[in-house]
Amino acid sequence: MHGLPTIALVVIVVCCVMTHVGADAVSAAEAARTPARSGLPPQASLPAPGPEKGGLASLYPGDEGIERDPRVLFVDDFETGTIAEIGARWGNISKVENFSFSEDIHNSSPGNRSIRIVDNGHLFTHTRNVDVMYARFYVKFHEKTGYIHHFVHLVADRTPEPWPKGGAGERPAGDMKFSTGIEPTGRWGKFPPPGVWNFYTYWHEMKTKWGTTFDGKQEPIVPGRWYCVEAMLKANSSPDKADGEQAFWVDGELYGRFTGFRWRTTDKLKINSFWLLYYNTDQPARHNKDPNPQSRVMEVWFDDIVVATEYVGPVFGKPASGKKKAVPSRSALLTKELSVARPGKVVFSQRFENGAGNFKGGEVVDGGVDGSKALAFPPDGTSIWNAFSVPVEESTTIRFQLKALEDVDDVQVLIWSKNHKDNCRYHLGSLKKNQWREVTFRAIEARVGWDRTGPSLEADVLDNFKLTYRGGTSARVLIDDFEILQ
Ligand SMILES: [Ca+2]
Repeated sequence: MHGLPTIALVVIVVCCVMTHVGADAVSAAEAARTPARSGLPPQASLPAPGPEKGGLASLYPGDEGIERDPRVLFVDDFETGTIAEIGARWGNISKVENFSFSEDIHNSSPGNRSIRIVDNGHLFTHTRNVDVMYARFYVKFHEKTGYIHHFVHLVADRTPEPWPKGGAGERPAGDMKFSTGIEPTGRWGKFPPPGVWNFYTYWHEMKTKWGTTFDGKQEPIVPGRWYCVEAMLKANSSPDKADGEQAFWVDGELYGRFTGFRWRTTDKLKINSFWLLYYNTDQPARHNKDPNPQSRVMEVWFDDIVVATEYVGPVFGKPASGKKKAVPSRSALLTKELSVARPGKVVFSQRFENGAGNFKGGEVVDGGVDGSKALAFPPDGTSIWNAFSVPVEESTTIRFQLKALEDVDDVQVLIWSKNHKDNCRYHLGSLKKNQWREVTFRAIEARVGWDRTGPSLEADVLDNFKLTYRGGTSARVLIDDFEILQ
């Protein structure tokens, strides 16, 4: 992944007196609001955020009731439920054992507790599809924090799944994905841990396959101090226009605004995922030449998350009812607000119980799934031609089980594209000896070209399939339970 964060000594800014936060947020809110107006629900009946006070948060003192504003996509103040229940409503949690509740809260907090993550962990959730997303969160790093590898992300994913997908070191296709991370970076040791805020961004026109960074105000983050951070990602208005943007604010002050992006090549790709990520490895300590990584304490606190289609701003004022609990949101994948085309039926299947059928290459052997039979095939592959003809839709899915009898790598699917007169490829990477792996992917994820940067199988027809890998001439991989779903 990339280089990382650092830190800083900073003048201690006196913690946000409300009037101050409001004043600071004005310019930020105005800067943000101009590009943010399009694509929102009708505004006539909605109260407008008071420009003298800040963003949406200014309409809901102490965030009370903010979750009911139709411009708000997702809220969690961590006041309700157990860690497991929080993970369930977000839809995905990793390293649940590293999460705990904390009585450490920021000065403007309307609640009683925050959530703490030690070492590594994430919460990942989905909102309905939008063209602009603002994500406000409160965050504090441990006083002895080290540099951080990766942090909070906003993601546009054409085919969202409940879990975050990989993609480090891969240029995403312009019709499939773009993402931006609001992350601390040490900028190769220039700042003490955790560093300064920057964007770490992946899209189809990024300069290197490892993403592109965007510097904002170079104000070192003070460990042990709460911050209100807000990141905005706005899609380009049409595929041929480079008018996408991203921006971020710290304690209501605009720290960086970046314009002129052609994030996507189709309007079908929408922003829909929020990843509260705390990812640590020993890499950033090396990249930043941390002289004393053993002394670091990797702990982070989060609170008062509001994701919306307009600028939110810091918590404003106090709730009328005193301490409060929000009604926390649930993932849009769980509530069906995010409609993702799902395959409904199996249109072709081959389980190899009665021979290889139309598959060419390899031979049927024992040792398949659950004691069944499977097809064992060599590195130059197995293929099936003209045994099915399935119009490719968003839901069209290919699924099968693989088990290598020795370690192999560079496992690849090739599907011939009639439209492009070329093979579309889907990479599966390596397989560990004797471990079954279920492979599931959508046909539109296969793309023309060795590096898969060409067009996809969108609006094509699926009528053949080939699977190859790299291994010795005696190597064999088993395939079983091959299915095409529509
Ligand atoms: Ca809280």
